[in-house]
Amino acid sequence: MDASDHLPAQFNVATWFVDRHVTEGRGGAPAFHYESRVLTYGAVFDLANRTGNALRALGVGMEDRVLMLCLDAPEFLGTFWGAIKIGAVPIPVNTLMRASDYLYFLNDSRAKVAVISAPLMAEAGAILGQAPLLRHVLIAGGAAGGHLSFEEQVGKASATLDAAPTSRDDAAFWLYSSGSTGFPKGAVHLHHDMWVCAETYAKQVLGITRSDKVFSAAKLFFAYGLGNAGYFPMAVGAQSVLYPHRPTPEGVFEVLATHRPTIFCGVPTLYAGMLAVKEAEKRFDLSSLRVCVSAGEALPEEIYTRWRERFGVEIIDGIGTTEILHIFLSNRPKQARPGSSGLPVPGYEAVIVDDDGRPVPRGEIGNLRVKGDSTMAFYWNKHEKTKETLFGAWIQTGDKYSQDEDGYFWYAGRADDMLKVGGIWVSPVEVEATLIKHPAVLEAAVVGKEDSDRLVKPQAFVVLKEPADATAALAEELKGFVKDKIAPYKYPRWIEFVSDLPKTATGKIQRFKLRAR
Ligand code: 3UK
Repeated sequence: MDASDHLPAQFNVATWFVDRHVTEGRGGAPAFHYESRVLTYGAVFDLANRTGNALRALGVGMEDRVLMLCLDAPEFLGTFWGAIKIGAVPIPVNTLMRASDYLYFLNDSRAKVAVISAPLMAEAGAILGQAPLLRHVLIAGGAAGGHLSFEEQVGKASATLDAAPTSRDDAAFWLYSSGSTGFPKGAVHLHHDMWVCAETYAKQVLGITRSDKVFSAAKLFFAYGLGNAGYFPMAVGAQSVLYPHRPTPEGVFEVLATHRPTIFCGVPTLYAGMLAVKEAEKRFDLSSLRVCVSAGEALPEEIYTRWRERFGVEIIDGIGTTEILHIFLSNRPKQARPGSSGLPVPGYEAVIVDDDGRPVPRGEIGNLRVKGDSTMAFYWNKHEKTKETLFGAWIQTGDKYSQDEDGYFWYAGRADDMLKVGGIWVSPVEVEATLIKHPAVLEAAVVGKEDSDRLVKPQAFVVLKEPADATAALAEELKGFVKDKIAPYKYPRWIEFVSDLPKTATGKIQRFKLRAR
């Protein structure tokens, strides 16, 4: 599926996902449910136009970046679509990270304007003065402090806005992706990419239609949530429930019972947490659901089976990446092969290759390569990483896979040391570097270890300066220390004190030996 066969050369994707509903007479139809409010498609159109005009008034022009540190709330929709409509490039970032991460995003992207949901200022506020190219900050949903109020600027802007004459191949938005070493990489996505994901996975695998209502526990700042809760429903005029809070099992059950969506999207860790809620099937009515989706990390067969037994609905596992934007290998509703990642999504091709790029015999494990027209153009200012990742129309995901005789793809781990924890990247190197900052720690190595649900969580092996300090209290202190210094979801769930770490002759930690322990 090539977008160039379907879309005109001049194409602004905001007109497709936002304006089209108004020009086709669906402006009064409900689009987003947010707290107790309903935003119609007309309201989203109005908000995007006003936000686009407000950004322009602050000097944001075509190709300028706008950093978005936004909760799943109206300011996300207004900024994302408004920026795209004026030809600017919004960059939604993970709201669970630390101030130093935000400073890196601002400086790497050279964003001129940042839009920040007020509650997130507690973390981000301190570093805003350290980004030399940042000119304005808009604060949404609370006191603006010394900055500008999003609502005030947007409220006084015009609701009329013509889309900038972008190409279908212009940069539309970026998403940052973490790697095992070095800083996160900005994956540059083009105007046609979201259209491709909507036409392929959303329409042909999920079968989404106007009568669907989606709830995604994965937030809009993830590529996964951006599709699920954002542009998938907007592709067809469906409804979406926005939830700006932390998605706890109880909270998610409440949303499902109250809003009665037809499609629910989560990650394996959340499904496991929901299965641990006693009598949930008696307390909450989930009968509105026609399909549940899982991605972010492999869904263990056990979770698939228990969920279907208790709630009478299937979980469809599929793998996506930030670089490919959404899911490209997936099970199909009612034809799931539990434990596998399913088959290629229509419009995508997948092959498994050896380290020289040659296809491996069926059944053998190799590197996954994927071809599809939603793949990023490149990593911003990371030419070497781009070359390691893109091979013409193909992209190497960094995952090991095998294919069975029926063509189903089976996940076999990562090619690097990266961990997926609750569907979010954790770099062992970053956690190790943080542990070493503690005065009692000499050395540390972090690997993934399966918990009782067979889901991977970080485990740390720590060498202390004074072996006699090895106590349970110190282990707890180290966990708290990591939670304090870097994004809290990265902390090691288990700490084991050891006298030394297995290393190569050149001094590199042999994580595979620790994994085998
Ligand atoms: C891993 C999976 C096994 C795999 C994502 C849906 O997760 C998403 O994007 P990220 O960039 O991470 C990509 C990596 O995560 N992974 C994701 N899903 C699965 N491994 N089974 C799965 N079902 O290592 C992959 O390379 O955070 C998920 C839609 C869009 C996405 N960007």
